Amino acid sequence: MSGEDVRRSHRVFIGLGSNLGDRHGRMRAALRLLDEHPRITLEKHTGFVETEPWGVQDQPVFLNAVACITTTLEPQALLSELKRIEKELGREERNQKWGPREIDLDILLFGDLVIKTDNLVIPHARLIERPFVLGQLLELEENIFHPVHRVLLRNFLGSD
Ligand code: PH2
Ligand code: MG
Ligand code: MG
Repeated sequence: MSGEDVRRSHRVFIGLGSNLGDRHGRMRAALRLLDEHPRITLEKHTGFVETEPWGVQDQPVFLNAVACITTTLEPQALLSELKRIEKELGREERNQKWGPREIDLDILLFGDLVIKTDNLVIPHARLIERPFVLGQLLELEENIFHPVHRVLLRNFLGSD
């Protein structure tokens, strides 16, 4: 292997959500497409749980899951790949904030990186406000540190 092929591997948590159409089918397909990507390895994932809509209540119930991957992609490249997979799985553009979607793949945590740009905020902006995401993250891993607040994620559970 030549020197330039040695890329750093990052540990990333991805949130998956779906509340339109074949929710289970799309969630399963999303996990498969992630794992099939040459620069992504699916390490583990939670089961799929039904969650009440957050933000906009008047929409169908969500199916949510959290996956842990390792990837040699950098954040912007990973974001592009997630958008491509969402499109491939039939996500339509609606532009309604917190509205319904066929499939949603969000970067929750990217190692201990902190990024704040117009199109990408890591850790995910509403991570600690959403009990369903927190619960699933902690199910995968008990001791996750929040790189901005610098405390264990489990400290945010049940605090509202
Ligand atoms: N995603 C949203 C808005 N509201 N509610 C639940 N329960 N699960 C989601 O994944 C979700 C949501 C926009 O990303
Ligand atoms: Mg989302
Ligand atoms: Mg999203």
